[in-house]
Amino acid sequence: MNKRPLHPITQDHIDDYARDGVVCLRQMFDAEWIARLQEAAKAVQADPAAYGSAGPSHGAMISISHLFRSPGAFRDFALHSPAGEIVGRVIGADRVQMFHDHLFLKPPLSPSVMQWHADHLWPFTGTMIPNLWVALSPVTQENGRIEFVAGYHKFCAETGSRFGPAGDGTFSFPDFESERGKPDFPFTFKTWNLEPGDAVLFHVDIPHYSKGNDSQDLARTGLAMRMIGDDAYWCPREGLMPVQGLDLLSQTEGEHPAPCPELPVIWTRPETEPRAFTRREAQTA
Ligand SMILES: O=C(O)CCC(=O)C(=O)O
Repeated sequence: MNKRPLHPITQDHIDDYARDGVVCLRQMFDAEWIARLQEAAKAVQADPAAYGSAGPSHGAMISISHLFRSPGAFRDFALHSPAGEIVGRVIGADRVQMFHDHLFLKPPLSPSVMQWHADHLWPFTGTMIPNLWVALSPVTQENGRIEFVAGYHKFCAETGSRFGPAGDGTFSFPDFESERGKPDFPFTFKTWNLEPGDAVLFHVDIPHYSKGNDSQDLARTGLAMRMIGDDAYWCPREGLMPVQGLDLLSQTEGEHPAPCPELPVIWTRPETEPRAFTRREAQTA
């Protein structure tokens, strides 16, 4: 099973992510990793409670998180696959830590719709809070591929917009469904069909949505891996999703989360390479 990406991370990947806040990464993991995760996903589907925590969307869709906390395929993938390196190189981090993973499996004819949202309930601020969603099945328009509002992360950064407890309480998303057809809507809707082993990487501020699975026979399965890079800081507010096992409210606002078993380092840029990231304090000094 590969430890390094099967294909190089290109300048186009880096530029697309910087511009759009979302990029498609094709076939970075070998077939052995994907087969192992597919088997593990089947086991989760058969007995979800045995493997992790049910998310609010669990029901017509299998929605189970924190799989990497237990020994097995998901933990091995988080700690030993190229996932951390892929993410670090695209987002320009020098160190990547795992936050949590989340399996989303829409069985054939699942009516489960994931409404437009961004991942603003993570307990961090900063710009390096990405989500690597790895396809474990073919993903198509019919079986519920994810759609993204590309470029929205720049709007959020420029206006300081975040909904939920990490924001100022005044921000809400527009109705993206009705914006979709408007010629003056300043953002672009993006989506990709995926094969098992393809992935999409998206920024915490990118709104995303997936419809139900209309296929009679093809499940839609993806493993979302939430990570943090160097530019991520504690946001200890009531109502944000805690890091399981840590007391969120006792963390120091604005401090970068120290590596620990709950937030393990999964990739560090080799010493032989120039640093990609300069910490904020250093920039303002
Ligand atoms: O798998 C899906 O359809 C939704 C995934 C999602 O919302 C997420 O990874 O944050």
